[in-house]
Amino acid sequence: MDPLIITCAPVGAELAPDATPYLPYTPDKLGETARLVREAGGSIVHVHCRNDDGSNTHSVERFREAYDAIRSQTDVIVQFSTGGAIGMTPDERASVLQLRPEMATLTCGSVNFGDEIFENSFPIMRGILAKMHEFGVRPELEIFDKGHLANARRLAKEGLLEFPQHADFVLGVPGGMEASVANLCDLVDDLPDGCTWSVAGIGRSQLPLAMAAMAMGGHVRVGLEDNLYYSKGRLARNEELVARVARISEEMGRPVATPDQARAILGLQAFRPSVHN
Ligand code: KMH
Ligand code: ZN
Repeated sequence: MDPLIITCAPVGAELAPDATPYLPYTPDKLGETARLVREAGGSIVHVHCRNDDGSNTHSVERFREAYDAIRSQTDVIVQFSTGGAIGMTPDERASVLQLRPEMATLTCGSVNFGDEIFENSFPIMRGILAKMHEFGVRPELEIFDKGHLANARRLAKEGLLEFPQHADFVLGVPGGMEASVANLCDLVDDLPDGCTWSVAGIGRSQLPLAMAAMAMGGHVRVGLEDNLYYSKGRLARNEELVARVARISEEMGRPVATPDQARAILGLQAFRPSVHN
């Protein structure tokens, strides 16, 4: 098996600002978190940005500050969200791609998200992919439901996406596919040949699904975007969620990937200290 790639999603966009004291809102905090995540064994940081008061923003300037803050502290793969927060416009979501992050998410279909709808019509997906091509950004396919894999194959047939790709299965969102090992196996079976994958279990499913992925040869996403708790009633810090997964993986005899090992596994170029200027 390849070394384990651990992604940390430290902020997210759907949590209330006061849900936990440990959300790293500011660029400085995000940079510090990225360094701690790297020290704990993480190799990708999935970035959403907030204003100083904790409200969501997808401003290019704020993403630039966040990117610079992360880069000043560590060599992790910086992965921008193009999902943003529910209600953001497609243009707003795609605008940050001009900063040329190494990776960015591409959610492969619409999905109910609690009482709301996370909208990703084909025109929205095509628009985001066009910007990814323009700026040379590698997608990570966010798969919340099985039909999203069929949508990705359709985009490939249209010539907008080339397989193999890296997919992240986000399981347990209320409205999306349920978080179970059976569902994870089903999705992995349905992936086109040569794809790599990770799993992001929501809430208390985060750790069990991470352990399944570690055993199956997949990769793992943890972080407060998906799960606030370390254990029942005990709020987590991002870096300790990463450290726990790294520890278990090492115990299983599967070392964790450095960022450059992760780049090699994902077919990204080796570390480039500065990419957006
Ligand atoms: N905020 C969620 C509705 C992504 O980052 O690409 C979507 C999301 C996905 O977080
Ligand atoms: Zn996200």
